Amino acid sequence: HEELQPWDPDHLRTRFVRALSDMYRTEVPLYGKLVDIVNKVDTTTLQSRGQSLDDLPSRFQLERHGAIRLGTQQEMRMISRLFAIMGMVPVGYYDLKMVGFPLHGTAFRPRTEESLRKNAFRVFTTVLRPDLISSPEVREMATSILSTRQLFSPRLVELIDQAETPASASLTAEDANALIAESLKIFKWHSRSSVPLETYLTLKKEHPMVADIVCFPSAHINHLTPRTLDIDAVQAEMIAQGLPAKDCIEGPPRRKCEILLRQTSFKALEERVSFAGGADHGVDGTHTARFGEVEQRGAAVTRKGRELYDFLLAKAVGRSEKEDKDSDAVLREVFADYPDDWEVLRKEGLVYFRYRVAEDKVPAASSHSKLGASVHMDRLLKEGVVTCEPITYEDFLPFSAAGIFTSNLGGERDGGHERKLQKTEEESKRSRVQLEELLGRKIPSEIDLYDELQNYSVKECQTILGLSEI
Ligand code: OOG
Ligand code: NI
Repeated sequence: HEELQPWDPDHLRTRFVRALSDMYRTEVPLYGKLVDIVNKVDTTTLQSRGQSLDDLPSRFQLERHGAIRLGTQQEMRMISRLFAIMGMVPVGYYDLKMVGFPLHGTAFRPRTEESLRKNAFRVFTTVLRPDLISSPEVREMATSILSTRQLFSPRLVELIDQAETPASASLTAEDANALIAESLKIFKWHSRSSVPLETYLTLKKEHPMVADIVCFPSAHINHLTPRTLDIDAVQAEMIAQGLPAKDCIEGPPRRKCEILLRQTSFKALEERVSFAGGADHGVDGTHTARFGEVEQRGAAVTRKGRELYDFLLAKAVGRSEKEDKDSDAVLREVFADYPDDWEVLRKEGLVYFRYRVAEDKVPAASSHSKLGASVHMDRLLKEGVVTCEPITYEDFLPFSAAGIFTSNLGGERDGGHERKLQKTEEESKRSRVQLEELLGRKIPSEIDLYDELQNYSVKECQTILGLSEI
């Protein structure tokens, strides 16, 4: 039993996500219903495997991600400091300009195997890019409104400073409580807009995302996402219970060997908002932004695996546009070209694997060790000296994100797979550097991290087995 320090980053993250989840269930009761559906589906799935929810590690039941949209560079810098205290650092660059949104961002998430195992919660965090707002008047309006917003309470800023000072690195239990409570204020929903209805409508006309970011005093969390064992069953159950489910699951089709990420959501609610107006705050309107999502995670793919995924997805999108055919059927057909057998995926270098020396083979490690020899991995696996399992994908898919975004902003397009990527690779490189400069650190590519983990696990096997090479 390990002693938990109040400042322990993994522990703070777990406390934070619990508090956030409770708050969001109160704010969006339909989200509570989705969580109930997920529990029901997972219980049934486990029963069919002769297991129960109690057999899963307790952290399985924790939400896996949430998302916020920030308004300014300063807010982005501050949130990265706060998330670092909770053991979440930026991984992966997401240029949402590619899918038509004036935003870019990263996922703040735990990086090490150990932290991910304790609690894999992450926050997909984007920030507005005023340079992508086409109208100069609207740009000026947005930046001037945001310039006076105070997302971080003075107490929270104090606590962040304190947590970062090495000499006083340990927050007391009381400080930790205050840190969680003050942090929640950033994510809380406010039904009172900070601007008049007219301003809201002007910003919304530019882009619904701009209005969502600019018109409120907080950066309300726009969704939370539990992980499920069977996303198709959750989708069916949402529909059966009359939840306003989006009409298709994003990501790869259902497969034997799950890869990357599949997600679906119920559509955002239309919520009453009172806008600033004249003497009193009495002008009523509505805003649509907050929803509930669910995800099913599969294996991390290599660059080659990702290229094949992107290629087949683009092909499926093209075909379902041309043929008037159910897009899920097209997707399944097209993805028949993506190998669906772990051994094939491994040998063709499409999926990342975590290798381990089999427990009963440590350290005697059979005949090979004496030799200091070079042995091929295939042979070690075949002889049962080494085992391997696919590494779970912990990141996001911008194209899927766009599908979720669009269906939750009262967007017209909810055909799911019909979005087109605009070719902006050069630009993306530049804006990535801008975000890195803003955060004061490099943003590692998620694929490099999986690659490192796989290589590290091979090296570890090599050392344990005393081989010169695997
Ligand atoms: C973020 C959407 C990205 C996902 O699951 O892909 C995301 C947003 O709506 O701000 O959470
Ligand atoms: Ni999401």
